[in-house]
Amino acid sequence: MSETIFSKIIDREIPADIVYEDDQCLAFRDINPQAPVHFLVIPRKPIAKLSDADEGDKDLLGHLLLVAGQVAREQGLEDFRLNVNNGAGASQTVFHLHVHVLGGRPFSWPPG
Ligand code: U5P
Repeated sequence: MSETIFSKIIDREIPADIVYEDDQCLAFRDINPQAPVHFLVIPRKPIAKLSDADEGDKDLLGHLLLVAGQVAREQGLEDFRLNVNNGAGASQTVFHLHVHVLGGRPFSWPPG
């Protein structure tokens, strides 16, 4: 996989407002927030998109969701939305898997 801007955040080559990190993942605030709270959870492993993950990534994917929920609570959120854009047609722009976590405002359904 070619290097993305998220690899540079992981390697501390560019700054980010990191709210959580461990040996498997990082969470940082989105630079273009779409809600009062908007952060991204990304694996350190450079998986381009969710559909590139395989059986061996099962624990990692579960971990990303658990971290998303834990950090959302730490950020004071009770209700929040998770979003994963998979592929350009689904509005993915950075090809390093990431879970958007948004909260602090109401959300409608279906999404746009
Ligand atoms: N983004 C950051 N920091 C960066 C570059 C991008 O937070 O240095 C965010 C964008 O604002 C966007 C997200 O919300 O990454 C990529 O989302 P997606 O469209 O690929 O799902």
